[in-house]
Amino acid sequence: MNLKIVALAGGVGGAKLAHGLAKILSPENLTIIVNTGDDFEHHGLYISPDLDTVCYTLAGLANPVTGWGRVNESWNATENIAKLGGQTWFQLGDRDLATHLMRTSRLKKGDSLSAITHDFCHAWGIEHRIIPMTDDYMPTIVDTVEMGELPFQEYFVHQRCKPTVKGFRFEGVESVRPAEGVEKAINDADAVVICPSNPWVSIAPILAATKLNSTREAGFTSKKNPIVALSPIIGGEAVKGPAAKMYRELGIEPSALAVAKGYEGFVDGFIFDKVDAVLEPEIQNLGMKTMIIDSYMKDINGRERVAKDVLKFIHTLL
Ligand code: FO1
Repeated sequence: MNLKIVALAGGVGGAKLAHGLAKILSPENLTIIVNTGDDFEHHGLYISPDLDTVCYTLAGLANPVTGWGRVNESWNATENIAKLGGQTWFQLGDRDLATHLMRTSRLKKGDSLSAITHDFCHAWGIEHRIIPMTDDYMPTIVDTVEMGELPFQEYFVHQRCKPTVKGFRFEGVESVRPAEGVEKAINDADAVVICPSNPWVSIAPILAATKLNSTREAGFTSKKNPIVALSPIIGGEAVKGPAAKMYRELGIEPSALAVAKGYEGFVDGFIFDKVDAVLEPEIQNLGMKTMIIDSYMKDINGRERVAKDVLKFIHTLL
């Protein structure tokens, strides 16, 4: 059976699994809904880092070292911005700049982020559907002990995730609506896959913006379309990024179990790494079916391997 899947993805970790799924599933069977809580304005340009990371990854254009930005990038603009006394803590490569320039000018003309993303995907040869979680602006704000509230990129890149996290807020969450096509994709899907992205600042904004969490509780999405999540925490640490540090600072021991607890009552199946196999009984006690795999996606083969495991697991839940 050809499964119809919706994947919820943040940046680098989410992009890797989305890429693996895209290698296996046909374009009509995969929709990727992407976090835009990291979006911000820099040098007057609208930057959507996770959307670009997912698109560049699927198009084969991503920088393989950083995971974000473009491969074979040059930095003439950044060097000249520095020469003119401008801020360069957030680096925009020359090729990447074209994306931000075009997106910003189209947004100013009144085009929606989802329509622009659709056109960019077409230009980059991406056939699978990639949709921002919302066309509205819902920036993630990180509340910190040392510096108070910080916009996400100020915390993440400028302060290098050093401030101690107290909490998170999604500005304007009360009034945002899911982007065009999001609800239909979720309702038409055989299953929703929560990629191994940061639960606090990648997945939580998507659930909040799409109202997937509450519609599920209200019974609008059929129980027949299971929700499956993958742990971004392996052996108590995040593969990349500050997720484990965030858990610690919020008073929670980072583990696959902690991730599963955050999804309790919402997720039907949970996939986690073999190094955490000992946690299986406790995760099952949360009412989730489990699958233990080698979840580390070192290269494209790893991405495809994990994607195949995810689909195999979903078949057992249908
Ligand atoms: N991350 C960095 O650590 N430093 C940067 O200068 C930087 C620039 C950048 C430019 C475009 C883009 O799409 C992403 C960029 N990122 C950079 C990554 C980004 O800040 C984060 O990885 C995500 O927001 C978290 O998923």
